[in-house]
Amino acid sequence: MRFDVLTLFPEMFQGYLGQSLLRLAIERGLVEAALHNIRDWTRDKHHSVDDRPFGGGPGMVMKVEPVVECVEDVRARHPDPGHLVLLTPQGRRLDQPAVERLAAHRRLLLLCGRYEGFDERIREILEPEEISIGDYVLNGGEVAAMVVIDATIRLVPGVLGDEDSSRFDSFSGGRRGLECAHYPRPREYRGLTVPNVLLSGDHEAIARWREQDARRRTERRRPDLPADERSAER
Ligand code: 6GU
Repeated sequence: MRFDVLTLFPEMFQGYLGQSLLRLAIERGLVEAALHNIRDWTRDKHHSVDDRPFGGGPGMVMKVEPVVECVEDVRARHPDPGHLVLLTPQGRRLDQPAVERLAAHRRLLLLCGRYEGFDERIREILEPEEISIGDYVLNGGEVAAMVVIDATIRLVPGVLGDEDSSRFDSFSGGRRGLECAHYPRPREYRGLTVPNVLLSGDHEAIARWREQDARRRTERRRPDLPADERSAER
């Protein structure tokens, strides 16, 4: 899977891309990530990427020309035109089904904005899929783009050490509920013990306990999830 990140702050991604899981995936050729500085597509002498909106009002917005030309050039560098995602609080909220849809693309172009928003013609010309990561406002789309990359690469075959681990994540593979509790060693810590059933060796009883615990946790912590989606389908 290939990611092209279009941003005014490519340096923000350096630390994240060097992170172990992702770096390994890149080294093994499973994931490719390229950073593009939108400012490199400016043609005026001040290299301006933002401007005041007509009609007045506070704040600046991203200019149309550098953004559109950056997307078009980056697109054309690769045979697969890819799927263009605009990171914006005005987008559809990201959830696991949306992550699964994004992960089905072989190439994603992630367009990160700064300032108060985008020249509306960017949307009209490029028709991106608009994604938000939640109902709060960030200073830019970069952190949201990292969230998209982080969630999608978990679904790229071979990226996780254990082939099974992403299937059992909360919300994945049709599951909408939370995962059950986990207890590794020690058996007792500060008087807190591991539930006996997990030490019993009775695999059916363990599976039943985990299913029940997952359902209980989801009911308590996420009463907003529809009741028929709270059961853990495994
Ligand atoms: Cl994708 N961008 C910005 N600037 N703020 C956000 C967001 C994205 N998602 C939630 N808040």
